[in-house]
Amino acid sequence: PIHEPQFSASTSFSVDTENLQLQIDELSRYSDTPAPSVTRILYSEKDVLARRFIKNIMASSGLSVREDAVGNIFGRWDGREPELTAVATGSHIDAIPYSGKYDGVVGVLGAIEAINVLRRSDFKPKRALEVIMFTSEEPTRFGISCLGSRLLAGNDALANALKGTVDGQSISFFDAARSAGYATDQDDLSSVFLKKGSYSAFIELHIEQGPLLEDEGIPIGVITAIAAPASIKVDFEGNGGHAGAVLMPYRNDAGLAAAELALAVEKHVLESGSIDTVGTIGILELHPGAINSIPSKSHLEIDTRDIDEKRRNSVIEKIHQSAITIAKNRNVTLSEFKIVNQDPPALSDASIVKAMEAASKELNLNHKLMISRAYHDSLFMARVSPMGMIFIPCYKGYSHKPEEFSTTGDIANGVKVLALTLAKLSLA
Ligand code: HGY
Ligand code: MN
Ligand code: MN
Ligand code: MN
Repeated sequence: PIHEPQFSASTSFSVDTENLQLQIDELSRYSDTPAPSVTRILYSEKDVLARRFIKNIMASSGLSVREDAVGNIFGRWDGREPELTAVATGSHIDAIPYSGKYDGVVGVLGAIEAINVLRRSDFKPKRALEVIMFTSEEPTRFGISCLGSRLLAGNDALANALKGTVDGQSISFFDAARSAGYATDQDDLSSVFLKKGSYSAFIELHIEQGPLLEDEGIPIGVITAIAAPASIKVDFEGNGGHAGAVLMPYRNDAGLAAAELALAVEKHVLESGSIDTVGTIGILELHPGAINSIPSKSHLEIDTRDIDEKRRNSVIEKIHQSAITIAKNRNVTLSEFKIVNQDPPALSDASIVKAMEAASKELNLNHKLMISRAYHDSLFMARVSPMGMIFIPCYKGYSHKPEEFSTTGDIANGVKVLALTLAKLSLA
């Protein structure tokens, strides 16, 4: 074969940090809550405006842009050997209520800037490079995390379930998608499923959302695995009644059942035998929600994760047992116990990890091998392509809150490692 031009122009890499920061700041203003918080919900008016912003930036970077039926957005830089499968990178821009402006965004705007860096250093891709902005990585609107990447990975059950999915305001998934200009056909979303082997590699740049890199003064994290997430929806029902007139022995309080289950989640997680098991009750709603009315209904949502899938599943079993016992003891009905998702962990591809480590070394950047306790679209892309992730430090590990912050220097380091890794994978 002809001698492959080894790509060593990484020393000339120049990241336009000023412009990248301006883009991060502008994108953060497409929000339903006031700065410095960001709230950007799937298919909302702000989400649609933000999507247009991203498509414009992709186009101005010379990428050819396309979207699929649920709004996954693809920006492609064709390679000189079009018959070879492409290398993809990307992340998300949706933001949970009152969160920050870097989660996901660094892996979308940073990926487009990595393309610019490669163009500036005269790189010519052999395999095409494709930037993906995934639809709805966050579970906020429809309770389904990584909706876009789950479908890309091929998921008939999800494609069917979406036909009957509604949000908290009883708006159907398809009506919401259509209002944003997507999902014309109600029947099936299998058009979204990627063909097997669509990509030779998928890599994602993301803030750590934890404190290790900052604590240890290490600029780059190379991910070896992504923890196994699960989420559960629970409803209890009781008689309710007047807060003054119903004496304690005659009550079956759905609110206290929820409170007891929340503490049971904490107990089962702490007793799992490992610090790697986590559990959170991020949603707890009482009905009717009046100070002088005994809750007749309660709704709670449980997020529990672990890097060990079996250990996580046994915690879920114990939580289910506790819900049944609590309902019996309090004489309330457990009207729903629904495991929304119970996903396996994902392992990074060894050759991609090596490419990332080599890239960090070439760029004189220290790196640390680590697992991701947060989930990402990479968790599902790993099902259809070799996967890898690059982390950069974030302030005190803060994320999913307005104080989330990464410096332009750290972001530039991540963009350079991403750019050099993309170059290596494109020439592979
Ligand atoms: O919750 C997560 O792990 C991701 O940040 N959405
Ligand atoms: Mn997030
Ligand atoms: Mn994220
Ligand atoms: Mn009254």
